[in-house]
Amino acid sequence: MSRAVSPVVRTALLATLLVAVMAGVCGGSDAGFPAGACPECVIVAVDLDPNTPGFQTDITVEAGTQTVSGVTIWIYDPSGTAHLFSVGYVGGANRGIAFGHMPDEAQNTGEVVAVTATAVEPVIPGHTAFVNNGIQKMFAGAELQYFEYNSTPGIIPANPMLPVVTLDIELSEATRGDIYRFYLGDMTTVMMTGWEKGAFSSQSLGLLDSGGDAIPDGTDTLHGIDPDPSAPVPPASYLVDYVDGGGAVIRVTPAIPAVTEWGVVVMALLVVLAGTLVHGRPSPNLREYPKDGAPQSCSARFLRAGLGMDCASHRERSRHT
Ligand SMILES: [Ca+2]
Ligand SMILES: [Ca+2]
Repeated sequence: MSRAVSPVVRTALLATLLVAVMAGVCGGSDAGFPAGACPECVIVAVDLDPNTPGFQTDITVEAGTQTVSGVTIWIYDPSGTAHLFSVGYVGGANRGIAFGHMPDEAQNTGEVVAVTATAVEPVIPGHTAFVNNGIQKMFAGAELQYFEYNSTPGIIPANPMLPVVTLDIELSEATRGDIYRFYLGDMTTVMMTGWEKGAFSSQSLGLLDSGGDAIPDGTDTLHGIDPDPSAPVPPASYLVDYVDGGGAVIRVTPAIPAVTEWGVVVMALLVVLAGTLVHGRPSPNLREYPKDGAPQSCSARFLRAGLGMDCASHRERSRHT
């Protein structure tokens, strides 16, 4: 699962960082990265588009797209004060921060077949970080979970230089009109339901004292909607907001409604029909009348009726009467 981050992706990530920092300099968030709906929360956020500055949770791809590359997951604290020893339940029963897909076969023709992820940069420099596909899954489709740990804590940065994870989403038969939904959640909280725990250990290694989603936003999971309630502060050290916009969405070039397609066909038929009614049947003798001197009044009258040959006959009959 581990692989190097490409120069293109790294450049895009740095561009995103630069724009975020400039937003702070120019009067946006003092911390640079957006605080979202919870200014006092540590933020876990996903960006589906590495080529557009800022965070995007709703993108469109062309039909037939096989890979959506460079999706990133970021962890930051706008206040720059939150302590962190470790992320996730690290051990034989690893459960961490989850990012994954909820399939919708009724809606979609194609499908998400895999998420290939790389741990890029731990929240705290020097920590050990890794990803897996989830020993216990939070989502029905492709999924990753993120972990990091070390006995030495650090401060979660307000403006991280790099994401914690970059990933590619592999699609099969992406078809016009498909919509693939992804969500972020705290699988540590789900594993420890009833214990008011979360993926963030702020007071000692592996304590799992903080986390869960402080701002429920309709996260659809295998375990129901928003199954990861926030650990209360105190005893938690801080709140965490998992931000995916109520579901990060990849849309395959929007479908033209069937009624519109039929509308085009009907309009074309009406145009042809209207043209026939106005102009009538074209006359094969249209260019012959000026040559043989047919009376203009005859030509015009019969041509309008589409009866060029009969006009000539009419002229012949007129000569012999
Ligand atoms: Ca972006
Ligand atoms: Ca949330």
